[in-house]
Amino acid sequence: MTTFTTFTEQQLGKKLTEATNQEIYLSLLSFLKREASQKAKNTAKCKVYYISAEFLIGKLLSNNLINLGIYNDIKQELALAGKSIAQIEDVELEPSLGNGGLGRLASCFIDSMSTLGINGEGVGLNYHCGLFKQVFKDNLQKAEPNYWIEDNSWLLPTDISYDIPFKNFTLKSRLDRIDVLGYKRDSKNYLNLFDIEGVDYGLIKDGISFDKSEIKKNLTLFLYPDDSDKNGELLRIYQQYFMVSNAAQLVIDEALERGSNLHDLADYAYVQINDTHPSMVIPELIRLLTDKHGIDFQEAVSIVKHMVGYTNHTILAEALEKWPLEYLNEVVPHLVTIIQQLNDLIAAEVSAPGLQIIDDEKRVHMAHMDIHFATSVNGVAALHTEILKTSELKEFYQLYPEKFNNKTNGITFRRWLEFANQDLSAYIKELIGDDYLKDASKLEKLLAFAEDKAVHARLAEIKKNNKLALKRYLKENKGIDLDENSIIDTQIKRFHEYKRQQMNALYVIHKYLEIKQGKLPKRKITVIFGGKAAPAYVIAQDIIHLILCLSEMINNDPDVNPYLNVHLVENYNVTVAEHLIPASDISEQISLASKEASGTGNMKFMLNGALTLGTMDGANVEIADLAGHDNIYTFGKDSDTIIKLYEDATYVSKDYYESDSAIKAAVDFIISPQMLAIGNGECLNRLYKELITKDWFMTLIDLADYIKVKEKMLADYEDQELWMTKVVHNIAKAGFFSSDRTIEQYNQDIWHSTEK
Ligand code: 26Q
Repeated sequence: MTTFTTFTEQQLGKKLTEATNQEIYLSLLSFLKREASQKAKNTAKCKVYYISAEFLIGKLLSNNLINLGIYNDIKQELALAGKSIAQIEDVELEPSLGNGGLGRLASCFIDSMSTLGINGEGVGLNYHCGLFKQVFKDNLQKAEPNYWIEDNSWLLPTDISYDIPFKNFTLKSRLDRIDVLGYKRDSKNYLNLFDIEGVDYGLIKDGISFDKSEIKKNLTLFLYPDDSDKNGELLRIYQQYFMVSNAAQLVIDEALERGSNLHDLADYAYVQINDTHPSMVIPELIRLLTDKHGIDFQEAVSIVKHMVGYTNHTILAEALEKWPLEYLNEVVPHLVTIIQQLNDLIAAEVSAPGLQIIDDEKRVHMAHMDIHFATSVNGVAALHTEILKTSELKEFYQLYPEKFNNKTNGITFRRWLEFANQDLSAYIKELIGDDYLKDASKLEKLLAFAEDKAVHARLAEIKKNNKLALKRYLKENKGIDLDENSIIDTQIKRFHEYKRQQMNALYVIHKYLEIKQGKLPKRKITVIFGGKAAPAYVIAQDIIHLILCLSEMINNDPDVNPYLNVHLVENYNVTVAEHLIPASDISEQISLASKEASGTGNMKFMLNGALTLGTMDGANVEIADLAGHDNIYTFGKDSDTIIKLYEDATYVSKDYYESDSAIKAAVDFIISPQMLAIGNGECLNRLYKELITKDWFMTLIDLADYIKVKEKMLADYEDQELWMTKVVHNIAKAGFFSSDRTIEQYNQDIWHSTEK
């Protein structure tokens, strides 16, 4: 391998020392693309297609350097030229091809598939503006387009193109790919991102609004446009069909190339459907096998039934897609014919209304179609899968018990430890070697050091250095002054009522009121939030407003700011997470029990030596089981209790508000004169009213316990021996949450790709 320095100096015609960060970034990009192009594509017979509307890949420069095994070499070469690799990393723009957990999971999965040598690829869409960029103005969230595609990027154009038929026109697609390099592997896979030729940025008006009816020019303009009106919903259907028709054509073409006669397609391909967004791939594969390839309908159904799996990521009713047949008819009438045939097949076998694909109101239940025609249905954490089986999808579980299985989510340790927390990973290597990078369960060797004071001291030092690094990052990029000597208490995730950022905000108010009354904390606490709210989700916007107002008030109050700070980091994304997680002490995972399918941020914090403050929800349950219930801080009602409360409809938030003076004081403060002087009365009043008259996600039911357990946690922090022992237990037991383990299970139980 030519050294990078020689490569760059040849390319630029000048010394590395004289090159700008931008020039060095571009040179590294082409250097790495060349390295990647020399890797052979994995060509195993059976190929897995992970179809997903989202891939939240994050920046790729460092990830690729790590996976190629040359991160440290390049870092040193740059250092010799007086350049810092962190500054080069800054130049790269972060793609925004996802909303949150589901998209980030898909990205960890493609990394793990390559790392494990599975022939497995991602298929999705290349949204030009992706998810919106969040900016704060007057303590409110504003959405702006995020132009992330540059002339030089990781995208590799191909000449692959398909005709995608819609009712009134046919669109030609184009395919761009991104190389997915496994960790120190010879072979690679691709992330396939389909696009249209005619994207027109000129359609974008004020903020992120645009003409939603101009499909030929807007299909890949934005990720999940606002679907609060009919045109938004139709555009979503256009996007989904465009994605899956391309995917299905790719699946069939590539299987033919590898020698399939299509009757045996299931030996050549497996399609994993990431939530219901790609569900139309089922009828589309059937349509192509019959109409284009002359296979009869019954056989086509049987082929497809052997080659798809469905993953459920949510139990929130509003996220379960049900498309009106009429909308589908407006966009893809040729697919409706197939969906109706599938519906008839099912109706002939089962009569229960809850099991039908098309309901009485002529809506197509995408998840129902998936479950009937998939070999496997999985949830994403043990508790979530149990809830699917016993409650949400109970009727389906009774019909097909053998299809249901759990695959607890995971994260790639290469990005979330090796890259994001370089000091910690170096120290772990010093203690136990580096085999944990290929086999994460090896982290358990750290248990031998659980009570070792020297280890505790070094871990504390690493945490402090990460806080200092975060301080610099927040100062330079977000205009935030972080106090590195405070306890860092972090809640980063999409804003949603079920995730209960509002409960954390009420804690902040409670603490503020205590400080004002002279009850001072032993040590300063910095509460950090990060996350975006869907532009159409009014209450989530109000919660953001509340937090921004609190932040302004508290951080500027000299009575309070020596003890408490609050920050909401603007435009939270993967890069921000990479800085925040290694510096955090407390990981807020406080969803209403039964509502968070899994969570994956919880795993990242655990791995990086933060302790969880959480409800017994999603993967928190498994974190508690593995790390030990003494090593995490749990509170709140359990999922059985909550599910029962919903069934009986007996939760009354006002009862909690009225019966606890601390809760009442915190809630009332939202519309106090101080807050109204800073904030928007309409937003604050709406939120206040929501909390005491509705509170659908039961903030107040757990607030008292949350405050109590958080206080206990802060007190425990003062006993650093105790705290650090817990930290070591958490890191040592985090191995289970490697996405390599998750993917191995998908492959063994669902895909069987390496056996065919
Ligand atoms: C549905 C219909 C209409 C418009 C949008 C949607 C929609 C969009 C995105 C529905 C769901 C999503 C994303 C869901 C998601 O990210 N779920 C998260 O998945 C993670 C990975 O499994 C879990 O860890 C999280 O618990 C879960 O919330």
